[in-house]
Amino acid sequence: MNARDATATNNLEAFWMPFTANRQFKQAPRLFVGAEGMHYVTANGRRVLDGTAGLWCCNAGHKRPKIVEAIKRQAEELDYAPAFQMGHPKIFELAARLVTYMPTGIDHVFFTNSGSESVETALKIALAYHRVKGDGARFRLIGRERGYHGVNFGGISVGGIVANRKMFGTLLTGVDHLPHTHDIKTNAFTRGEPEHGADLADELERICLLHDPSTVAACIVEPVAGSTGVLIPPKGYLKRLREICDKHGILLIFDEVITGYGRLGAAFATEFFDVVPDIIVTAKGLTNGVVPMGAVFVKKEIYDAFMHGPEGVIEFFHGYTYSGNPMAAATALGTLDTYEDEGLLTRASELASYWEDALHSLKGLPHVIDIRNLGLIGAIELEPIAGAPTKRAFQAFLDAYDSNLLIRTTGDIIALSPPLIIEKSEIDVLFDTLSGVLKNLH
Ligand code: PXG
Repeated sequence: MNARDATATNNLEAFWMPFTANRQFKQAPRLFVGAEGMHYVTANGRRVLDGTAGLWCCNAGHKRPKIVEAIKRQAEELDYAPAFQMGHPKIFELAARLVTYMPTGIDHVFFTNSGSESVETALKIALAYHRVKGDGARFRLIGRERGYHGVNFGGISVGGIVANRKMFGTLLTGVDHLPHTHDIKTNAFTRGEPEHGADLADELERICLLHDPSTVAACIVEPVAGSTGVLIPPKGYLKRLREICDKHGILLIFDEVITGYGRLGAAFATEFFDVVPDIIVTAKGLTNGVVPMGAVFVKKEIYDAFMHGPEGVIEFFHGYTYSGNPMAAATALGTLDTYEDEGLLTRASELASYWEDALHSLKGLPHVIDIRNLGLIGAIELEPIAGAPTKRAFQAFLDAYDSNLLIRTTGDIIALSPPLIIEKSEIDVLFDTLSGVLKNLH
């Protein structure tokens, strides 16, 4: 056996791992057994620099005292309260606090347990909203090629990642897709937002005219596409989407699962890009990834549209056993305390130019065909090995791991999104290590 990390158990077989090459992993497992600040600790006792904030979620880093304390206290005080027809104080406190980060007019929040559930919730709110307003003919949902909106049926239907869709039958009907915005020929090695491509938003107009705008309920996009390999929106693109949605009475949904909670240097992408959608989907950084939780924010008129009919009747038939779970609520409050005390929701804006320079210093290394960045996000696109796509980037992932650096790869793209507590000296270590890996890559 090609053992990478010692394991505490000899039986790795029973666990069917998500989004993982199971057989390959189980031959040479990579196991984390601890984490603190910017580092993970492997089963062999190595300290690995976290270049990805877990999976884009541990924005405040690991083992943060306020979060640990909040969880301990909550477990002693109230472990669980029914989510339907009952409440508990912390979830109301959390909701009231969260909406203060939102643009004016977005002032209600529905809780879920993940990004995927937040996406489903947002799509259902959009469809039901038009219906309660008497406009139930609006049933179409528009997503985008290469979009990632989680793995449930609504999310993969509006999503545009082929491997995540092709196995699963007909998906939702009444869905169409915008083209993606990736254009290496024109925009390669752009720092920040690309100059070219805002006109790709006009495709929404074309799609609307094809189906007739009166049948379109919502358009959902990631402000910055993350999972597909970091696609930064061209300058003016998101504003143009907003204009077209306004023109046709279509709800605009921002999936901020990755961009939310400080990743770009503002609390949310809506503030960063100065474009206000109707619904904002979040998860991940809401609880620093520590306890699962998602949150969907909606405009006042959306919430108000449901608040009709007899007062004793449930207004929206949707929710989860763990919507607003006390443990998750306490974790989120501890997370917000940490973000606020340490100025983390804007810290990426202070580091962005240092980060950008360090990242773009990799230009010219072997196989590197594009580099892109925004806030504390970075991506390095590699030329695929002919006939073996993904292999080169995955080798970089393994080599980086052996060099004590955690990166994330998707296709032949390396994605970077460190915790927002990263220091400049750690940015140097990250890119020195990665540069060494790339220089030796075949
Ligand atoms: N929307 C977006 C934009 C996401 O990035 C989800 C929804 C789904 O969230 P859940 O919590 O259901 O996983 C995501 C998740 C990666 C990576 O490496 C990205 C995600 C998850 C795992 C890995 O790019 N994004």
